[in-house]
Amino acid sequence: MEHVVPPEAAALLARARRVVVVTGAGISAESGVPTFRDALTGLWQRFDAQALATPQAFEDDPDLVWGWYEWRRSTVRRARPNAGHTAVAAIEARLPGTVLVTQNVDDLHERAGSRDPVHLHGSLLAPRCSGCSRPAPLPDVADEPAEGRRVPPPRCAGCAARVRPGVVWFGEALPQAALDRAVEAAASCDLLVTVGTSGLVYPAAEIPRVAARLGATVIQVNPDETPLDAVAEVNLRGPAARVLPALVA
Ligand code: BJW
Ligand code: ZN
Repeated sequence: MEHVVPPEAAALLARARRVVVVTGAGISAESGVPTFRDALTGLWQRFDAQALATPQAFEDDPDLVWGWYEWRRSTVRRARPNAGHTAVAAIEARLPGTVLVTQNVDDLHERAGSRDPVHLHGSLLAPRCSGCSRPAPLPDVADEPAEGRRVPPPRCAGCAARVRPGVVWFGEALPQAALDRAVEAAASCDLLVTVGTSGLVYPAAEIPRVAARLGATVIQVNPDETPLDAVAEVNLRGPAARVLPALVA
């Protein structure tokens, strides 16, 4: 069934000149990639973030952390972009200059045709050396790791330190160029569409707030309430793969 989007919301998008789309894990949920904080299916319901997604965790137990990220990568590899990702790419095609900012570490936006998403939290597909930061090749996926299996990380070809996942862990700074691009785009847009994020993780959660503060309209797409409800002029309560195609149509 089509999701009903108020014509006013579609009109806001149709009229906008400079659009920013900010996405979170919710946009990939319907592709089968688990979110972090959903009540039943979120990763942080089953796994301890402190033991997996911090620099300390990698220092304490690199095989556990690397194995967990290899399992996550294998999940993403099997997933396909959904109608939500495709609708975002359609916005970009219709309005060149649209900036897509994602917190997601998957590549589903790229596979749906988005040209240059700003990855605030890095990528599962871009490991790098934990010592010298040199990009490292992705290991073969012939032997796909099962959930919970320990896998020793490869070693850097340059300095022999351990290769680490190319994601941003708690307590780590976001890549400065990505954060700058996102903040500048938010500060100069007239419409920001936030999709499938709980709005709990900073500084990413600041981005819709920056846009709103500087006069942009914010549309939120999320089946649940979030702290961004207060920031958004329009709250479209529904799943991204239903709501976004209706918003763009
Ligand atoms: C659907 C749907 C459907 C479901 N359709 N929607 C200020 C206050 C308090 C704390 C801090 C603060 N500033 C910084 C902090 C600390 C911390 C933080 O924010 N903690 C909070 C949790 C309290 N931030 C950091 O540590 C950041 N770094 C930092 O601040 O550095 C400072 C520094 C500066 C200089 C030098 C050194 C340090 C880094 C944050 C990194 C976040 N990393 C993670 C893991 C990435 C790697 C990995 O994938 O494992 O990023 S955590 C996780 O959360 C992941 C996500 O990108 C991020 C956001 O989650 P997201 O996308 O919003 O997902 P969910 O699951 O939370 O929400 C899903 C939503 O979708 C829900 O709302 C659903 O309803 C919805 N949904 N189905 C549409 N079908
Ligand atoms: Zn190295």
